[in-house]
Amino acid sequence: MNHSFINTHLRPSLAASAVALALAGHAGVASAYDTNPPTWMPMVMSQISLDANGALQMPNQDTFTPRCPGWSSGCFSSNPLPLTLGVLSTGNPNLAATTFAQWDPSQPWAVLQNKAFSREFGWWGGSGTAPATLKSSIETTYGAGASIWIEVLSQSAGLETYKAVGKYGVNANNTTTVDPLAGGYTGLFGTAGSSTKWQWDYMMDHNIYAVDLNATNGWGKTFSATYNVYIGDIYGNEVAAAAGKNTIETWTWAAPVPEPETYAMLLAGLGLMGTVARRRRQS
Ligand SMILES: [Cu+2]
Repeated sequence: MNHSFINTHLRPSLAASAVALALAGHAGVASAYDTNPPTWMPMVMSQISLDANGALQMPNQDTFTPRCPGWSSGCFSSNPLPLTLGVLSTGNPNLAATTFAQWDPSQPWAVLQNKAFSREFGWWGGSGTAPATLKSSIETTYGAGASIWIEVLSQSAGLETYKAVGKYGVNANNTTTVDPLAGGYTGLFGTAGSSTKWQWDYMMDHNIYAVDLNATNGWGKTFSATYNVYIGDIYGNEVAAAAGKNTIETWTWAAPVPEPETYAMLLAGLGLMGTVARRRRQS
Protein backbone atom coordinates (compact mmCIF):
# COMPACT_ATOMS: atom_id res chain seq x y z
CA MET A 1 0.00 0.00 0.00
CA ASN A 2 1.55 3.28 -1.01
CA HIS A 3 1.57 6.43 1.04
CA SER A 4 -0.82 8.43 -1.11
CA PHE A 5 -3.46 5.75 -0.79
CA ILE A 6 -3.31 6.08 2.98
CA ASN A 7 -3.57 9.83 2.72
CA THR A 8 -6.53 9.98 0.41
CA HIS A 9 -8.57 6.93 1.32
CA LEU A 10 -7.76 5.37 4.63
CA ARG A 11 -7.31 8.29 7.02
CA PRO A 12 -10.75 9.91 6.94
CA SER A 13 -12.57 6.64 7.53
CA LEU A 14 -10.18 5.63 10.29
CA ALA A 15 -10.56 8.98 11.96
CA ALA A 16 -14.31 8.51 11.87
CA SER A 17 -13.78 5.09 13.43
CA ALA A 18 -11.78 6.69 16.23
CA VAL A 19 -14.65 9.07 16.93
CA ALA A 20 -17.15 6.23 16.85
CA LEU A 21 -15.05 4.21 19.28
CA ALA A 22 -14.71 7.14 21.62
CA LEU A 23 -18.46 7.81 21.52
CA ALA A 24 -19.12 4.15 22.21
CA GLY A 25 -16.92 4.45 25.28
CA HIS A 26 -18.87 7.45 26.53
CA ALA A 27 -22.13 5.56 26.55
CA GLY A 28 -21.01 3.30 29.37
CA VAL A 29 -18.27 5.12 31.28
CA ALA A 30 -18.66 8.66 32.59
CA SER A 31 -14.92 9.01 33.26
CA ALA A 32 -14.12 8.73 29.56
CA TYR A 33 -13.37 12.45 29.47
CA ASP A 34 -9.82 13.62 29.90
CA THR A 35 -9.76 15.19 33.33
CA ASN A 36 -7.20 17.94 32.72
CA PRO A 37 -6.92 20.48 29.92
CA PRO A 38 -3.52 20.84 28.24
CA THR A 39 -0.91 22.42 30.47
CA TRP A 40 1.83 24.79 29.41
CA MET A 41 4.50 22.13 30.08
CA PRO A 42 6.87 21.51 28.45
CA MET A 43 7.34 25.07 27.24
CA VAL A 44 9.43 27.23 24.99
CA MET A 45 9.20 30.92 25.73
CA SER A 46 9.91 33.82 23.48
CA GLN A 47 11.30 36.35 25.90
CA ILE A 48 10.50 39.91 24.89
CA SER A 49 12.67 42.81 26.07
CA LEU A 50 13.78 46.34 25.24
CA ASP A 51 17.44 46.87 24.43
CA ALA A 52 19.52 49.86 25.56
CA ASN A 53 18.21 51.88 22.60
CA GLY A 54 14.58 51.16 23.43
CA ALA A 55 14.23 48.71 20.54
CA LEU A 56 12.06 45.64 20.95
CA GLN A 57 14.11 42.45 21.12
CA MET A 58 12.95 38.89 20.84
CA PRO A 59 14.84 35.68 20.06
CA ASN A 60 13.92 33.84 16.88
CA GLN A 61 12.41 30.42 17.19
CA ASP A 62 15.50 28.96 15.55
CA THR A 63 17.65 30.13 18.45
CA PHE A 64 15.59 28.30 21.06
CA THR A 65 17.52 25.56 22.78
CA PRO A 66 15.96 22.09 22.57
CA ARG A 67 14.77 21.02 26.02
CA CYS A 68 15.39 17.32 25.47
CA PRO A 69 16.02 15.28 27.50
CA GLY A 70 15.80 17.75 30.39
CA TRP A 71 12.03 17.64 30.75
CA SER A 72 10.74 14.84 32.94
CA SER A 73 7.93 14.04 30.53
CA GLY A 74 6.88 15.16 27.10
CA CYS A 75 10.21 15.91 25.49
CA PHE A 76 9.79 18.23 22.53
CA SER A 77 12.10 19.03 19.67
CA SER A 78 12.71 22.70 18.99
CA ASN A 79 11.60 23.18 15.42
CA PRO A 80 9.04 22.44 14.18
CA LEU A 81 7.07 21.78 17.33
CA PRO A 82 4.92 18.65 17.28
CA LEU A 83 1.15 18.92 17.53
CA THR A 84 -0.35 16.30 19.83
CA LEU A 85 -3.68 14.47 19.78
CA GLY A 86 -3.96 14.07 23.53
CA VAL A 87 -2.53 14.66 26.97
CA LEU A 88 -1.09 12.57 29.78
CA SER A 89 -2.91 12.40 33.13
CA THR A 90 -0.86 15.43 34.17
CA GLY A 91 -2.19 17.47 31.26
CA ASN A 92 1.23 17.42 29.63
CA PRO A 93 1.19 16.62 25.90
CA ASN A 94 1.15 12.94 25.03
CA LEU A 95 3.17 12.71 21.86
CA ALA A 96 2.50 8.97 21.70
CA ALA A 97 -1.28 9.48 21.57
CA THR A 98 -2.82 7.91 18.48
CA THR A 99 -6.44 8.88 19.07
CA PHE A 100 -7.95 12.26 19.84
CA ALA A 101 -8.45 13.32 23.43
CA GLN A 102 -12.05 13.42 24.66
CA TRP A 103 -12.73 16.74 26.37
CA ASP A 104 -15.68 17.51 28.60
CA PRO A 105 -17.97 19.46 26.21
CA SER A 106 -18.99 21.82 29.04
CA GLN A 107 -15.40 23.10 29.40
CA PRO A 108 -13.90 25.90 27.28
CA TRP A 109 -11.10 23.63 26.08
CA ALA A 110 -13.72 21.49 24.30
CA VAL A 111 -12.92 23.66 21.27
CA LEU A 112 -10.00 21.22 20.87
CA GLN A 113 -12.31 18.27 20.21
CA ASN A 114 -10.90 16.18 17.36
CA LYS A 115 -8.01 18.58 16.85
CA ALA A 116 -4.24 18.31 17.13
CA PHE A 117 -2.75 21.05 19.24
CA SER A 118 0.23 22.55 21.05
CA ARG A 119 0.70 25.03 23.89
CA GLU A 120 4.47 24.86 23.91
CA PHE A 121 5.15 28.34 22.55
CA GLY A 122 4.74 31.15 25.04
CA TRP A 123 5.20 34.89 25.33
CA TRP A 124 7.25 36.04 28.27
CA GLY A 125 8.70 39.16 29.84
CA GLY A 126 11.23 37.37 32.01
CA SER A 127 11.08 36.13 35.57
CA GLY A 128 10.31 38.00 38.77
CA THR A 129 9.47 41.67 38.24
CA ALA A 130 10.57 41.67 34.59
CA PRO A 131 7.05 41.91 33.07
CA ALA A 132 6.22 44.97 35.22
CA THR A 133 9.62 46.46 34.39
CA LEU A 134 9.09 45.87 30.68
CA LYS A 135 5.63 47.48 30.84
CA SER A 136 6.92 50.60 32.60
CA SER A 137 9.97 50.83 30.31
CA ILE A 138 7.74 50.81 27.24
CA GLU A 139 5.41 53.47 28.65
CA THR A 140 8.36 55.61 29.71
CA THR A 141 9.91 55.38 26.26
CA TYR A 142 6.81 55.49 24.04
CA GLY A 143 4.11 57.18 26.13
CA ALA A 144 1.27 56.15 28.42
CA GLY A 145 -0.85 53.36 26.99
CA ALA A 146 1.88 52.10 24.71
CA SER A 147 2.22 48.34 24.86
CA ILE A 148 3.26 45.28 22.94
CA TRP A 149 1.00 44.01 20.17
CA ILE A 150 1.26 40.84 18.17
CA GLU A 151 -0.27 40.81 14.71
CA VAL A 152 -0.60 37.80 12.47
CA LEU A 153 0.79 38.61 9.01
CA SER A 154 0.10 35.22 7.47
CA GLN A 155 -0.72 31.72 8.57
CA SER A 156 -1.41 28.30 7.13
CA ALA A 157 -5.02 27.57 6.20
CA GLY A 158 -6.72 25.70 9.02
CA LEU A 159 -4.37 26.84 11.79
CA GLU A 160 -6.51 28.01 14.71
CA THR A 161 -5.21 30.09 17.61
CA TYR A 162 -6.87 30.39 20.99
CA LYS A 163 -5.87 32.58 23.90
CA ALA A 164 -4.69 30.54 26.87
CA VAL A 165 -3.84 32.19 30.18
CA GLY A 166 -1.94 30.43 32.96
CA LYS A 167 -0.94 26.82 33.34
CA TYR A 168 -4.27 25.37 32.17
CA GLY A 169 -5.24 28.17 29.83
CA VAL A 170 -8.23 29.45 31.80
CA ASN A 171 -6.83 31.74 34.50
CA ALA A 172 -3.65 33.28 35.84
CA ASN A 173 -2.93 30.66 38.50
CA ASN A 174 -2.23 26.95 38.44
CA THR A 175 -5.75 25.59 38.92
CA THR A 176 -8.33 24.45 36.39
CA THR A 177 -10.94 26.81 37.83
CA VAL A 178 -12.26 28.88 34.94
CA ASP A 179 -11.99 32.64 35.39
CA PRO A 180 -14.72 34.25 33.23
CA LEU A 181 -12.61 37.38 32.95
CA ALA A 182 -9.54 35.55 31.65
CA GLY A 183 -11.13 34.81 28.29
CA GLY A 184 -9.35 31.49 28.00
CA TYR A 185 -9.90 29.60 24.74
CA THR A 186 -11.36 32.61 22.98
CA GLY A 187 -10.08 33.11 19.46
CA LEU A 188 -6.99 35.01 18.44
CA PHE A 189 -5.47 35.94 15.10
CA GLY A 190 -8.29 35.28 12.70
CA THR A 191 -9.86 32.31 14.41
CA ALA A 192 -13.63 32.65 13.94
CA GLY A 193 -14.82 35.93 15.39
CA SER A 194 -11.44 37.34 16.33
CA SER A 195 -9.21 40.04 14.90
CA THR A 196 -5.70 39.79 13.56
CA LYS A 197 -4.10 41.71 16.43
CA TRP A 198 -3.60 40.73 20.04
CA GLN A 199 -2.54 43.05 22.86
CA TRP A 200 -0.18 41.01 24.96
CA ASP A 201 -1.00 41.19 28.68
CA TYR A 202 2.62 40.82 29.87
CA MET A 203 1.72 37.50 31.45
CA MET A 204 3.35 34.21 30.54
CA ASP A 205 0.77 33.21 27.96
CA HIS A 206 1.03 29.91 26.13
CA ASN A 207 -1.70 30.19 23.55
CA ILE A 208 -3.23 27.17 21.89
CA TYR A 209 -2.37 26.37 18.28
CA ALA A 210 -4.76 23.79 16.88
CA VAL A 211 -5.61 22.09 13.60
CA ASP A 212 -8.60 19.97 12.63
CA LEU A 213 -6.52 17.37 10.81
CA ASN A 214 -9.52 15.70 9.18
CA ALA A 215 -11.02 18.94 7.89
CA THR A 216 -7.68 20.16 6.54
CA ASN A 217 -6.38 16.74 5.44
CA GLY A 218 -3.46 17.90 7.55
CA TRP A 219 -2.07 14.59 8.79
CA GLY A 220 1.72 14.70 8.58
CA LYS A 221 1.78 18.27 7.30
CA THR A 222 3.42 21.33 8.80
CA PHE A 223 1.61 24.53 9.70
CA SER A 224 3.21 27.90 10.27
CA ALA A 225 2.33 31.45 11.23
CA THR A 226 4.27 34.69 10.86
CA TYR A 227 3.80 37.42 13.44
CA ASN A 228 4.74 41.07 13.63
CA VAL A 229 5.63 41.98 17.21
CA TYR A 230 5.51 45.74 17.68
CA ILE A 231 4.82 48.58 20.07
CA GLY A 232 1.39 50.11 19.56
CA ASP A 233 -1.00 52.56 21.18
CA ILE A 234 -4.13 51.46 23.03
CA TYR A 235 -5.88 50.83 19.69
CA GLY A 236 -3.09 48.69 18.29
CA ASN A 237 -1.82 51.35 15.89
CA GLU A 238 1.93 51.15 15.59
CA VAL A 239 3.69 53.91 17.50
CA ALA A 240 5.56 55.99 14.94
CA ALA A 241 8.56 56.49 17.18
CA ALA A 242 9.00 52.76 17.33
CA ALA A 243 9.15 52.33 13.54
CA GLY A 244 11.90 49.99 12.50
CA LYS A 245 11.77 48.23 15.83
CA ASN A 246 9.47 45.43 14.73
CA THR A 247 10.28 41.82 15.29
CA ILE A 248 9.02 39.34 12.72
CA GLU A 249 8.55 35.81 14.04
CA THR A 250 7.68 32.66 12.11
CA TRP A 251 6.63 29.64 14.14
CA THR A 252 6.09 26.17 12.73
CA TRP A 253 4.23 23.10 13.95
CA ALA A 254 4.23 19.52 12.64
CA ALA A 255 1.06 17.42 12.60
CA PRO A 256 1.28 13.77 13.64
CA VAL A 257 1.39 10.87 11.23
CA PRO A 258 -0.53 7.85 12.55
CA GLU A 259 1.61 4.74 12.93
CA PRO A 260 0.63 1.56 11.02
CA GLU A 261 -0.15 -0.03 14.40
CA THR A 262 -2.81 2.63 14.89
CA TYR A 263 -4.71 1.41 11.86
CA ALA A 264 -4.54 -2.16 13.07
CA MET A 265 -5.73 -1.12 16.52
CA LEU A 266 -8.62 0.90 15.14
CA LEU A 267 -9.68 -1.90 12.81
CA ALA A 268 -9.51 -4.39 15.68
CA GLY A 269 -11.65 -2.00 17.73
CA LEU A 270 -14.20 -1.78 14.95
CA GLY A 271 -14.38 -5.56 14.79
CA LEU A 272 -15.03 -5.65 18.53
CA MET A 273 -17.83 -3.11 18.18
CA GLY A 274 -19.41 -5.27 15.51
CA THR A 275 -19.26 -8.27 17.84
CA VAL A 276 -20.90 -6.32 20.66
CA ALA A 277 -23.64 -5.08 18.33
CA ARG A 278 -24.35 -8.60 17.13
CA ARG A 279 -24.55 -9.88 20.70
CA ARG A 280 -26.95 -7.09 21.66
CA ARG A 281 -29.23 -7.96 18.75
CA GLN A 282 -29.25 -11.64 19.79
CA SER A 283 -30.14 -10.99 23.45
CU1 LIG B 1 6.19 29.44 29.95
